[in-house]
Formats: sequence, C-alpha cells, structure tokens
Amino acid sequence: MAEAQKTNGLEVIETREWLDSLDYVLAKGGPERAGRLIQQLSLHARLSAGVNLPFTATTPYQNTISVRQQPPFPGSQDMERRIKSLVRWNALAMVVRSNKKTEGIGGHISTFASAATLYEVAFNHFFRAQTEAGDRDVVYFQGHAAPGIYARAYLEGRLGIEKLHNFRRELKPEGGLSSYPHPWLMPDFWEFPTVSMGLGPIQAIYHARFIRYLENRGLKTSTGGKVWAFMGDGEMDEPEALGSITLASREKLDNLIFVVNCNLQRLDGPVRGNGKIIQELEAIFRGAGWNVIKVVWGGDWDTLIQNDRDGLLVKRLGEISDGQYQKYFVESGAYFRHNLFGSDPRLLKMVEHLSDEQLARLRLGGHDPIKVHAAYRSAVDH
Ligand SMILES: Cc1ncc(C[n+]2csc(CCOP(=O)(O)OP(=O)(O)O)c2C)c(N)n1
Ligand SMILES: [Mg+2]
Repeated sequence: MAEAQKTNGLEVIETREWLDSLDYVLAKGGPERAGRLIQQLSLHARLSAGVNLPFTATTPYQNTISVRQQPPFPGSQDMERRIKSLVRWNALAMVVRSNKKTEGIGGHISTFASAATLYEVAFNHFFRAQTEAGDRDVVYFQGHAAPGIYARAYLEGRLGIEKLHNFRRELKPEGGLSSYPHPWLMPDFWEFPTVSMGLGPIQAIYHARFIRYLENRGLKTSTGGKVWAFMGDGEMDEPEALGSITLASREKLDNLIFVVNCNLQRLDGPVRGNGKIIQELEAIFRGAGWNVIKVVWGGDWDTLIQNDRDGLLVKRLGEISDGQYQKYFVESGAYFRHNLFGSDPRLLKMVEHLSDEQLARLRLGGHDPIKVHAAYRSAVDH
C-alpha cells in the first residue's frame, strides 16, 4: 500500500481506535492480558482469513525494558559517575603514556571507553566476591578492555602506580601489566584468558554448564552465583562466540549472562555498515532460546519514545543502518535533525523543542547507568 494511503483518512482513524482499545486493555488488565489478546488476534487472523504475519525473530529497535518497568537506581549516580570518569581517564592515560615511552607498544583505548558504564554498574552493584557463606560470580572480561580493569584496580589500591607505568612490559624488574587477561602472565590478577576473540564467550558457557553439573550432583551447593561474560559486537563474528549458544539454552543455564557491547564498531571499521548488529544478534540469540534484553537508548530518549504514539519514531530508528548511525554520532545536532528526523514532518515536530546541542547530546543506552542497571537486574533475576 502506498505510504500516502497509510497515513490517510480512514486508516489513521481506524488505527487510532484500535490503539485506544489496546490502551484500555493495558490499563485495566495489564501487559500480560494485553499480550494474550494480541496473540489471540494474530491467531484469529491466521485461522479465519489466512493472514500470515511475516516471521520475525526481532523486537522493535528500542529498549526491552520500558521506563515503567525500570527499577530505581540504588546507588549515588554522582559518586559513581566520578569514579567512572577517574577510571576511564586513568585507562586512557596509562595507554597513551606507555606509547610515549615505547613507540608502538599499542593497547586499546576505545574498547573500555565505550564499555566503562557496563563495567562500573556491574562492579558497583552486581559482581559478588567469594564469601565464606557461598559461591561467587565468575567474570570473563573482554580482553581489550584490560586497561579499564587495571585502572579500576589501581583506584581500589590493588595495583601500584609502577605497574601502570609498565603497561605491556610485565617483565620489567619492578613488574608491569600484561597486554591482555591471562592467568599465566598475571596469576594473581587474571583468572581466564580472553583476548583471542571468541574464547571468553565459549569458555563462559562451559564454565556455567560445569557449575550446574556439580550442583545437580550435589557436589556443590548453589547460592546463585553467576557467570558473566563481556564481549564486543565484532567478537560475535568469531565462530567460537556463537558456536555453543544452543548448549546454554538447552541446559537452561540461567546462571550465565552475556553482555555484548554493541558499539557498532570493531578495530578497523563498522561491524555492520549496511545492517544492524543489535537486531542481528537479537535474532540469533532469541532463535537459540536465550532471554535477550536490549539496551539501545538512554534516558534522554524516554520522553520522545513515550510520546511516539503512532510508532513513527521507533519505525524510523529501526530502518537506519549502523553505518548511517556512525555518521550521525560524529556529526552535528543539525545534521542529526535533518537526516534522522527530517524524513517526516511529524518526526521533526517531535524534536522541535530540542536545540541542536541537546539533540547531539542524546545519550545511548550503554552509557546510561539506570538503563544498564535495569537490564542487569532483570538478567540476574531471570
Ligand atoms: C581471534 C582474534 N582475531 C583478531 C583479533 C584482533 N582484534 C583485536 S580487537 C579486534 C576488534 C574487536 O572488535 P569488537 O569485538 O567489536 O570490540 P570493541 O573494541 O569494539 O569493543 C580485533 C579484530 C583478536 N584479538 N582475536
Ligand atoms: Mg565493537
């Protein structure tokens, strides 16, 4: 049907009536009742008129957890932001300084810069250390995020400054830090080797599986410890990263949490220029039977998305490719407005109260501690 027809007259009124009815059901019966009704509608359409809805393994390009479902943030956001800034700065300074001292020493900066919130929220609110009472969480850190983990350990007083001075020169007499996590290189610090991409995710699956094996045979008591694995979106292209994901769902490993940092970027370019890596991964994991929680937009987007009564914005956000998004993020607010919202006058109207500067500063979900916290909470409680 032509776009003009869809947005015209009768159809607009009809759609609005259906949406209003659904809102009524939602208000009276809650989301579960509404969900059942939608399923019934779809079944009815299929049985009585052969309406076959196109198959989709993905959900719309928005956060899985709505604002209403979001739990309150338990910490001090100001304090945590300050800690995060210090950690992020020290990680960067350590890498830059090492490269000044020894040319070509390398080290990644952007990996941790993009994942700092993901780690800080986990460190501050979720990771559980070993206690006498019970078992602990197990964490597979993304190998290239190592500078951030060192920087945090320094702030906690677990690593001396001389170690940071010798980043990537661990054989110096006063000691140093290995490029990447490896228990052989730093036995008191790292537990698992993760930097050959794909090793973290696959080890985490078998680790969680083995823990379950011990628990099921009474060889270990369970106190709810989780296995966390942090990885990059480019890393998901490694065969090992996805190779055993059906084992995890078959064995119902709800003691396992994957955190995939979808910064849309890998070392040498976009992960998917013409595609959408978040949607692609959602389809793969949902198809394999995983509970997938997407965190796409930060709190700055909440009102815009809540006011998106007809789903125009969410539809627009879903049709933009990752390559285009990369361009928007480095361009000005004016460019963002013109290219993203400019496709429809109704979209432009939705953001007319925001200045170009405000538009450029709309935060993404992975950098919003409240959104990340809500996602972790939901994953842990699943
Ligand atoms: C098996 C393997 N191949 C290649 C590399 C080299 N390498 C290091 S980081 C990187 C890109 C990582 O991209 P992504 O997983 O998206 O992580 P990001 O830095 O974006 O968080 C590559 C190819 C590697 N470490 N392991
Ligand atoms: Mg990446």
